[in-house]
Amino acid sequence: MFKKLIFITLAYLSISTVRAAVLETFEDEVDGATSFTTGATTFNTTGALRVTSFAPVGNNSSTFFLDTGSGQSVTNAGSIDIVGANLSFVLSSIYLWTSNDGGGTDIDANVEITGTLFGGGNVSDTFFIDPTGTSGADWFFLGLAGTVFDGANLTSISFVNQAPANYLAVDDLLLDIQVNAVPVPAAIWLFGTALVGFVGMSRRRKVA
Ligand SMILES: [Ca+2]
Ligand SMILES: [Ca+2]
Ligand SMILES: [Ca+2]
Repeated sequence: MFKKLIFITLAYLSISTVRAAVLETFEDEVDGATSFTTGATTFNTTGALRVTSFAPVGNNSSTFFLDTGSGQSVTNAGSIDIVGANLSFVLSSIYLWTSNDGGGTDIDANVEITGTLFGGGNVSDTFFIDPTGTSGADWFFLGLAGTVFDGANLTSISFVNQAPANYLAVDDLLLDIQVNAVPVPAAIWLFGTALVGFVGMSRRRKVA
């Protein structure tokens, strides 16, 4: 009985971290939605960011992307938040497009990006975004290797437009979904409680 219990506890701890690299293109999403799914994982958007359907100006001339709204003037673009208490994500790269006339034409601008870390704290940096035109082939690729976001285990990522940008569009997130382990103290507590229960049961059996 004890051997079985120990095996179950160890197996539970060892399978609790899973990673899967995925590319979120938004092509399977709903125009105007403030949430989207990546495989079985749901993300919510906050602030002005929401799913937009506007072919063919998404990255790689795609139809769907996130943006802050055509014709609007937005400083705080908003955030992308993973849904699930034990879930987080590592972002490898992202495509961005910036404008200073509410999305009419492209403009080079700084965007401040802040990530909230799983377990607390955050990482933040400002990146110069340089779209090359208004077609779907002109998005700016932002690789995050070597930046403060490299390997950062995030629950949320937020974007703030720096003047003169007042519009932001987001497409093609390359990310690893992370299923985090149950905190070890909690697992030990559960194991200890179960152990006490089994000891009690076996004692009662011996008495009977
Ligand atoms: Ca897309
Ligand atoms: Ca999706
Ligand atoms: Ca440019």
